[in-house]
Amino acid sequence: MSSAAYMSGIEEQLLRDGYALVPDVLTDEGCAALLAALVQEQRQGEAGSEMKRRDAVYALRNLLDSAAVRELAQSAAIRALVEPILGPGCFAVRGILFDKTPDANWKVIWHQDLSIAVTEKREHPGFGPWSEKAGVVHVQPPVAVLERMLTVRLHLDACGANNGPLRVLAGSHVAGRFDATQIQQRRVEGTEVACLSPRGGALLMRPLILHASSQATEPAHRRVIHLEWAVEELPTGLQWQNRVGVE
Ligand SMILES: O=C(O)CCC(=O)C(=O)O
Repeated sequence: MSSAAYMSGIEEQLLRDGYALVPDVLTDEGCAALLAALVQEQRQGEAGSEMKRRDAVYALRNLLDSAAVRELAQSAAIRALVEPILGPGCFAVRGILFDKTPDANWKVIWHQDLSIAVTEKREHPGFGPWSEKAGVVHVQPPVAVLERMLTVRLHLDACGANNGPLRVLAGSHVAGRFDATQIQQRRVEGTEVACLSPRGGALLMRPLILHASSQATEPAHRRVIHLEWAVEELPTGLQWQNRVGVE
């Protein structure tokens, strides 16, 4: 199958289900090299902000501070996933590394990704509430902004059913923002899918899809580079915190 035909299948699935799995985005060597670069940058304090539980790092926020991750976001392999969906002008706007380990074996309840990272707080109709995460201003934009975004979650470790995979409710991305009651209702009615991935595979998802993850039953590293993408500027006065596109 040509890569255009393959990507049109992915696009169709994203439209219908709000997510799609792509098994072979990076090679084993590519994952190992990226991890080595991240470890090195982390030692030098250049891989974003460490989030810890007790002493265990479970996430790196502000991951686009990492030169290795910016290079990844500009690579042909990643842009080949995002460009057909968002268009050639797309850019990465936020990065987070999520990990689960025996010492930091966490879970998250069903939710949608509603916040974006911006350079500074500037009131604008439809934008709010505001918050701060790891020193960066975040805001909930109107649903229309989130509907035009895409998240790529690149798996640096294989993620099986016992490794606390992300679970999604297929098709839940098309009805805007849900309150807690609507989330419960969706869970009763919806189809839950565990997003398993080989090392080097990626999950593409719309930020508005309902998702959750459980603690790993066999905890081992589950490192995922989570990159959010947009293609449009924010309204006057507001700016994306990051804007990693092609130069
Ligand atoms: O990686 C996970 O299991 C959950 C991540 C998450 O909560 C999110 O992407 O909003």
